Amino acid sequence: MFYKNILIFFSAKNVGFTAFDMSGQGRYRSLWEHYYQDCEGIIYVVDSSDKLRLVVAKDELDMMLQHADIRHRRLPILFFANKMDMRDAASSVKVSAALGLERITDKPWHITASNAITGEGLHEGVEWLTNQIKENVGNNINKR
Ligand SMILES: Nc1nc2c(ncn2[C@@H]2O[C@H](COP(=O)(O)OP(=O)(O)OP(=O)(O)O)[C@@H](O)[C@H]2O)c(=O)[nH]1
Ligand SMILES: [Mg+2]
Repeated sequence: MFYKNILIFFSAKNVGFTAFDMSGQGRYRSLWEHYYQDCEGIIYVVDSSDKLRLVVAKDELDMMLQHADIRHRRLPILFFANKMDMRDAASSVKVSAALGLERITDKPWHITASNAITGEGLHEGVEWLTNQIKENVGNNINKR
């Protein structure tokens, strides 16, 4: 099996990130769980222009939230309602409703409309995540 697991380093507000770009393709989703234990935050990118796959994205999110390595942790989750530039893209409010985000009451989460091509929305989202992780590290939340 071929899998391109890209390691990305980025730094915001003196917080260094090591990020793994997991594929959303069906055949690779079983790999996600191997990263849950060691992660401090999740960035969940959905295609706002693909209404059918939003249903799948919700199912996958539900499974992730119920996973033993996620369920009891106060992991911050950043959602990108991506492809906001597409004519038929759903708004971040609609994406939030489709994913049922209001049900997530035990973890901090945030949704931002984004355009991965121009970078719109990325800064706002990453800034939110950075603050959350900083807080958690400061309070020793999610310490292993
Ligand atoms: N119009 C538009 N196209 C986008 C945007 N973000 C990504 N794309 C395009 O969508 C296609 C898929 O992008 P990828 O980055 O490969 O998507 P991915 O989520 O990594 O896909 P997998 O790794 O296969 O799960 C590419 O052609 C991108 O150029 C966006 O915000 N707007
Ligand atoms: Mg990819």
